[in-house]
Amino acid sequence: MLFATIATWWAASAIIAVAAGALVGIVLPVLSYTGRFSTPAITTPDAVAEGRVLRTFPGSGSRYGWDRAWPLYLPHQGLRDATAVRSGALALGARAVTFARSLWWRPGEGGARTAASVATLVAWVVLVLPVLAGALAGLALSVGAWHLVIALFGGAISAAQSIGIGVRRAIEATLRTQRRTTSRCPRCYAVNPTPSYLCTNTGCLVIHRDLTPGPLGIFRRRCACQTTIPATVRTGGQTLVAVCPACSRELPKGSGTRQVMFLPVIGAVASGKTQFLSGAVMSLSDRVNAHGGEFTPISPVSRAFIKAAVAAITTGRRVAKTPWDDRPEGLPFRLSQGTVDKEVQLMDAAGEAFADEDRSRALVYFDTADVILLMLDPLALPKVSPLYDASDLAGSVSVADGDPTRAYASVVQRLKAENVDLTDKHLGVVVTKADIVHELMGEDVLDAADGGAVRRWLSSRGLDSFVSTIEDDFGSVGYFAVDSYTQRDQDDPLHPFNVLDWAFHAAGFWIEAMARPEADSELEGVLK
Ligand SMILES: Nc1nc2c(ncn2[C@@H]2O[C@H](COP(=O)(O)OP(=O)(O)OP(=O)(O)O)[C@@H](O)[C@H]2O)c(=O)[nH]1
Ligand SMILES: [Mg+2]
Ligand SMILES: [Zn+2]
Ligand SMILES: [Zn+2]
Repeated sequence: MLFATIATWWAASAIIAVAAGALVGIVLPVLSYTGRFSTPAITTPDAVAEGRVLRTFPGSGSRYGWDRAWPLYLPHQGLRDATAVRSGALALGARAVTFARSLWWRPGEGGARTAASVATLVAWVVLVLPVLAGALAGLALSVGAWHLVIALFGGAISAAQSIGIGVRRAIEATLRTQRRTTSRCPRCYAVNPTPSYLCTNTGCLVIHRDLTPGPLGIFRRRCACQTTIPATVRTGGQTLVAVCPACSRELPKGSGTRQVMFLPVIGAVASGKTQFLSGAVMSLSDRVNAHGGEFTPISPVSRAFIKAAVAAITTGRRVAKTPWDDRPEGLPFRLSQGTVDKEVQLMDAAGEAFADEDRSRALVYFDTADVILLMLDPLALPKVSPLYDASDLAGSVSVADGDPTRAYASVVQRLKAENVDLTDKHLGVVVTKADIVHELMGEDVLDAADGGAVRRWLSSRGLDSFVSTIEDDFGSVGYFAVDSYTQRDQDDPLHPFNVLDWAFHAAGFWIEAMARPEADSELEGVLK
């Protein structure tokens, strides 16, 4: 009878205790998650940035560590939450055991005291032990089950996210190689695969260095300030403010989402660099517009340049002398038509910068240029200048000061000293002011339509060894003669655009929107 009563009590109390333990096991994660008991460690943006949350993996951003943003919940925060629930359960279990043990009354050693201890132990085993065992078992069971469910779901979601990250990263990488996108800083000349980006919250100082899909977000990422921004350069590059990773200054909008054609120019003072670039840019703009595209300056300096170019070219005024600046700023233009979206960045330094190697040392942008143009004023050649000085045209135009070979050497000697490989670079030699040469010597003297003839002309005017030097130095050399002052026909061999045509082809940048528009023949077709 006694045993039956005890067994019934054991069974009943244990079942109730298991249920109670299980209930605690269910409430526990809620208490932990809401920070009321056994609060988990939080994967904060600061912890991420300090490298305490995510492993570093090779990528452009690893130079700077992780960006200050909230990581995906899984797996890192999920694991921390589970750990907190486990340690909460252990702490509760330990408390229950301590409390249960305190119920065993042990008055001390000897005689009646020992007898009392034994008696309460028996009572404890009969009354308390089933409740304790049941509660612990219930707690362990429900926490264990919770872990299992979370591990299965969390594991599945986490695996799906990894696949998502892999796919999104692959898309980004493919498009980047296909479109050959880079970001080129017009001010510090740094070239990077992608720019850094500012948060859209203007009060937030976080710079997102590596906007690639990953553990900080697959489609969108949450900045430390809680603002959500796109997680890829492809989706965010057109709207976010891009800054240079090297100097942190603002880059033209959309930097890093387009291929950049970079075209720097070498030439002595008054050799005709600015006049040439003005004419060339205007004709490029006209052609792109004629194809229904757009050619837009995308920085204050390039806007000022095109404004001056329009004013000079349309009125026939001469361009102003370029002020000398140690670190001239690049002139970025955006070229878009249909699905084409590219950037042309020109570099028009003042001639003073090419006086010697020391002065041109700051112009490190030549290191990363595929195509370089050398402007050569024929009127400055010793075999031409006496003719010009003695003619009626004398004084009509300013003549370059200094030897063209010196301007060339000021740049190329440094490149060679620094072991920059010139064999994969192209040099365009542009003889400017060809209109004046023609007036002085006759049209057939300098045949602009034939690069070989221009080369021969230079050779026979005292630049024979110079021509051999540049051909040894560079992978390929093109020769041109231009008149950038007079407004000429699109297909005139003296038109500055011929040089751009060659340069863009050499750099693999050519697009249909730059071809000569055949408006006349199309019109005829329509009328017939
Ligand atoms: N007739 C004629 N004049 C030209 C031509 N190219 C340049 N000039 C004139 O030559 C002068 C110097 O040209 P710029 O383009 O300012 O020379 P630059 O190389 O930019 O000189 P810096 O800015 O001092 O380095 C200007 O008065 C131009 O108008 C040309 O093809 N034909
Ligand atoms: Mg100039
Ligand atoms: Zn920069
Ligand atoms: Zn922010």
